[in-house]
Amino acid sequence: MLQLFTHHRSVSAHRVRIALNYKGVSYKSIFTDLDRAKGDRLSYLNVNPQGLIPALWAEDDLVISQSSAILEYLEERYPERPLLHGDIAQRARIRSFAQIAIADTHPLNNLRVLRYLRDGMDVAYAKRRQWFEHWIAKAFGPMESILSAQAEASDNLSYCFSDKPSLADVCLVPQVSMAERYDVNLSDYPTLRRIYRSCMTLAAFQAADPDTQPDTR
Ligand SMILES: N[C@@H](CCC(=O)N[C@@H](CS)C(=O)NCC(=O)O)C(=O)O
Repeated sequence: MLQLFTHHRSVSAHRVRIALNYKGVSYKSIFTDLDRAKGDRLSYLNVNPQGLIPALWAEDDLVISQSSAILEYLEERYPERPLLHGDIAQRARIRSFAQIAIADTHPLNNLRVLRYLRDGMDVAYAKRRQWFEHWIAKAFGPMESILSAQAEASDNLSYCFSDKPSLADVCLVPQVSMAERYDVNLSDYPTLRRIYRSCMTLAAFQAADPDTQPDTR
């Protein structure tokens, strides 16, 4: 069985949990502490030398790190319920949108970045908060424009780019969930919130939510 090294608050692991659930793939969670000082974290470096979560133990001799690589592997290995669907143009739109979250947003507000601002550069809480909210706004503003235009052109789709969830929804939901957890004001992003709520009616998304993970408690 697949084994996922995960932590309930990890945005990147959250993406992978949604994809696994959506595709109906069974997996075992290996709860891994985000705190580098903890013992299990040190042994985790043997699994993923970067020490970042998630990693997927996919086959005997294959551990995959980097959520985008894991998502691509799952899409190729379990194509039955695709997360990349539609024609070539649609798939390109989905990939572009997903990269706003994966490449341009999450890396700037990752735990190690925020910790480095605090411990390596002595940046005070108010300025760290400003940093955090700045990069969320830089992502959510364009995401809202893209999805509201899409919704207008296609009669208020339930999900980002069609009437089925895609990789775009898989990447949007953890980002919105994290922003809500940190009490970011999301009133400027009605389309993102509407799509987030649609996704959260689905069992695959509910079962992947940070609050429903056994390591939350
Ligand atoms: N680009 C990586 C990012 C992985 C990542 O940064 N994971 C976070 C949790 S979401 C982590 O392990 N943080 C621990 C740390 O920053 O020390 C991916 O998409 O998998």
